[in-house]
Formats: sequence, C-alpha cells, structure tokens
Amino acid sequence: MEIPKSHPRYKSLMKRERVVKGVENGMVVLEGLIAHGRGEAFDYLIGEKTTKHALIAEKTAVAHIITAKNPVLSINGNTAVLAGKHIVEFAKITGAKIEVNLFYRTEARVKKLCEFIRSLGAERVLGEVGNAHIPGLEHPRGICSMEGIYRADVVLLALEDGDRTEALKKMGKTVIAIDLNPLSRTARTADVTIVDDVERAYMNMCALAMKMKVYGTKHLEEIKESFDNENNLREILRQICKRFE
Ligand code: PTJ
Repeated sequence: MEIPKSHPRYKSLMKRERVVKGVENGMVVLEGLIAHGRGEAFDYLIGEKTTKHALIAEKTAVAHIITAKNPVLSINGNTAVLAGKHIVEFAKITGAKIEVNLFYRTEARVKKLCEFIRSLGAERVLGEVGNAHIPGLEHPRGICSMEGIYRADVVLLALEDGDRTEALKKMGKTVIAIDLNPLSRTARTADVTIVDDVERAYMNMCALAMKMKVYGTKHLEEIKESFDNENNLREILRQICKRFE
C-alpha cells in the first residue's frame, strides 16, 4: 500500500515498511518486528525526535569512537535495514570497522547482511568468519571476529539484549548502546547509552563526526570525561514523565 507523504506519521510508517521488507527478504527475523514495535512505543514517549540528552550521548559516543584504537560498529538485522546507509558513512568518516553480529544467527543471514552492507558502499564487513568467542556468552551471539569485536576497545551496538553488553564490559571494552528503552539492561549496563532511534542516532553522529574529527585529543577527552550515563538516563526518564503530565 502506498503511504501518502501527507500522513502525519509518514516517517514512522515508512520505517515500519523497511523492517517488514527486511523480513520478506530474510535480513530481519520475525522477532525483529516485535523489537521494532517496542522501540516505536518508546520513541512515541520521547516525542519521535532526538532529545537534548540523546544528542549529548551521541556527541560522547563520537568522541569515544574517534579516540579509540580499534572501534567496531556491531550491526544486526534491524539495524542494517534501518540505518545501513548511515552506518557505512559513519564508518568511512571515523575509520571504525563494521561487524555483523546476530542474536538469531544463521550463516545465511550473516552472509546476506554482509553483502547488503557492502552494496551500500562498505569496503569491508566483518562477521562472516567467526573465529573468536566472547567469554561467558553461551549463545551463538558470542561468535565474533578476532580482528573486530574480540579485539575492539570500543564497541557501538544497537537493539541488543543485555547479555552481550555485560559480557563485552567484562572483557574491559567501552560499550556504546543505541536503545530507545532507557530502562533496558543494555541501557543500564552500557558506558554510553543513546536513547534515540537508530537511524536518527547514526545520522546525527555522521554530522557530529565530520565536525569533531578535527578536535584535539584534550578536547575529546574532556567530552568523554564530562559524561555521566546514569545521570543522562535519569534526565531522559524525567523528560518522559513530564510528557505524561
Ligand atoms: O537480527 P538479530 O538476529 O540480531 O535480532 C535482532 C533483535 C532486535 C530481534 C534482537 O536483538 C532482539 O530481540 O532485541 P530485543 O531484546 O527485543 O531488544 C531490542 C531493543 O531495541 C528494545 O529495548 C527496543 O526498545 C529497542 N529498539 C527497537 N527499535 C529501535 C530500538 N532502539 C533504537 N532504535 C530503534 N529503531
């Protein structure tokens, strides 16, 4: 069905269409529809736009990625179809690696998603060769690339469950999470939580990275140090409560 541009919820409905198409072509799992619905509900509560505190987290995330030695952007089915184009652009600006890591892992899906991300212009996408394992994660999601997530110092992930976030933290990595649910275990465990839609977050981070890549190390370190994730999440919850009033 054609959705008219004049529809008040056009953007949100188009996003839905992309996830549905992702299911149809095998990139997104059926469970991804449920995850998306949950995200939509939280997005509604924050006003379907980037909030001031999400932008602060996005700026902090960019500072971490730019100053990292081996930053990796971890992507799954939903993330790829919603933000693939911007992820490729962000990787080009910052030099971060891209790795496909799936909760509902099948080799066929990993391959399909790697091909999709390459078709968007990425020179290299890791994940097809699972030659390392995240300690303590029994799930197939623990399979990762030695060169990518396993050796990364900073990992940016989106639409996650809390287990991998915790396991990556235990490995001593800095974890940045994009999650519209400020109460999720992922949101509470990550070092930097971006409570924003994954597409908007990556679009904002591309613009920020273009500006920030010329910043000096001292300035970038100051941005990182001045950020308090717990406080930022509290402010976001306060904003949501205000909307109820
Ligand atoms: O592609 P796979 O196999 O790796 O599977 C991916 C899904 C998303 C199915 C899997 O990771 C999953 O089941 O995720 P959860 O546990 O449902 O968590 C998804 C989280 O992402 C929830 O907290 C949602 O609120 C949040 N979320 C959903 N849509 C968005 C979002 N966050 C940011 N942007 C969104 N568009």
